[in-house]
Amino acid sequence: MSRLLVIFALIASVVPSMAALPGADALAKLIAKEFDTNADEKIDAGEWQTGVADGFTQLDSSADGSIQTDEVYDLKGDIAEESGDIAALLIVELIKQVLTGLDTDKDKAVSRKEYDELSQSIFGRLDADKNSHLTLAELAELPLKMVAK
Ligand SMILES: [Ca+2]
Ligand SMILES: [Ca+2]
Ligand SMILES: [Ca+2]
Repeated sequence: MSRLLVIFALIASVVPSMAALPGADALAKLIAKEFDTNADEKIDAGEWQTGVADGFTQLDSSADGSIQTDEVYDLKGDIAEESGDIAALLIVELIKQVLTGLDTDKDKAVSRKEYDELSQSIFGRLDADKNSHLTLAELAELPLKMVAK
């Protein structure tokens, strides 16, 4: 069993009410905290746009204009401060999974173009009830929706 699977199994056993993907709720909370500038606990299209644009800069720690999927590990310390060490491990893997989903040409890097094209369509996909706002529950679907395209 990989180290990650062990962690997943551990979390699942500690928190039985966890959603389908461990860490998805924690990731949703983190995104909401970063994106929800008017603090109404929902993300509208404008907040999403600003948030994902800032996210690109944050994730591209080498500042070479594309996100190498491993660059997500550079954020782990910051995420751990927000969400705790165990949640950070899960969140980092989920973000990596999302990035892999964004990497259309599979060169293990997400270019600005790949990022922008898909981050716009993802908002629509996440907004299950089509009210132009993303709730925490809808945000928690992000990793799943990135896998099931
Ligand atoms: Ca908001
Ligand atoms: Ca980079
Ligand atoms: Ca790519």
